[in-house]
Amino acid sequence: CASGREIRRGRVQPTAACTPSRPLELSTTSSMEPSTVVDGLREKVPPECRVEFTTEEEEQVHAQGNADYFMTSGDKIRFFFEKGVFSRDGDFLVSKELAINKIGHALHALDPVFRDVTFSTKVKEVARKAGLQEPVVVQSMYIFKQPGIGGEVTPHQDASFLHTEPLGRVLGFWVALEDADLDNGCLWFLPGSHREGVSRRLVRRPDGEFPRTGFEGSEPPYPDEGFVAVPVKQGGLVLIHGEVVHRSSANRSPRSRHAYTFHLMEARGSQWSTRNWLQPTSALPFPHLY
Ligand code: AKG
Repeated sequence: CASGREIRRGRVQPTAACTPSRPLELSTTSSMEPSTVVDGLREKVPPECRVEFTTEEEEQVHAQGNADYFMTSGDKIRFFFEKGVFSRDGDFLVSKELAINKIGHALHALDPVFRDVTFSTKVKEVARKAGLQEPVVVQSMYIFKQPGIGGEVTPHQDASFLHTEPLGRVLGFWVALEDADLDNGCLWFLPGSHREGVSRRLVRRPDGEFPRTGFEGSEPPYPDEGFVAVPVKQGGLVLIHGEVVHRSSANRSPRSRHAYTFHLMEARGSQWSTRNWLQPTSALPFPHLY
């Protein structure tokens, strides 16, 4: 998929201004001193934008699920930052371009660069070859995996978050916008795990209940040695089955590992779970790929 470079040249500009676009942070152990503020970066981050994205289950429920900012990001472009990049006063401790973890979750609908790529002839051809008859795009994300601080993504199945009845109807497209390798946190997969069902689900809690989401079930311990690394070159496309267990390591290298990813659901004969955190809205019903 040659679209990687086009996106890299695109116009995604992380900003601390909390405009209609606002995203998320990834958990990472940060070595940054909380009192250190990078010169010239005294710009305040609006509190609602300090949502942390984490893959630690407990934190995920409280920090992420609790935040309306995350819960209402499905039809918007929002920014989410790495853990540990803000001082207690809300200043950036690193430059904001390096502090951002990801942008989501409606790039495919709201940003012309990402819309063109997502709805490109190449993507449609791949979806057709994968046998999808009525694919709809449910979400999209730009993942930065920043040099030195890019957080780990712990083993998970996408269907834990994007659940359908029946299962087996979600397909992830993951486009390497830069080389992804063992040093900068490429994807790892557990072969055969897509046949084992879904071990846990993140579900919405009824209105008025907090935290706003909770996990049902739990992720079993997966043997490290079972995972197979999938390094890809810039522009490469990885297709991710909705139930395959996958992960990526923290990026401790000096190189970033940017990726653009979006998820399709085969809408024919499937039901999107109303308990998923992500719901189609009147502003953005899930758009048909073709
Ligand atoms: C996902 O999109 O489900 C991932 O696991 C992406 C992880 C990564 O890009 O490191």
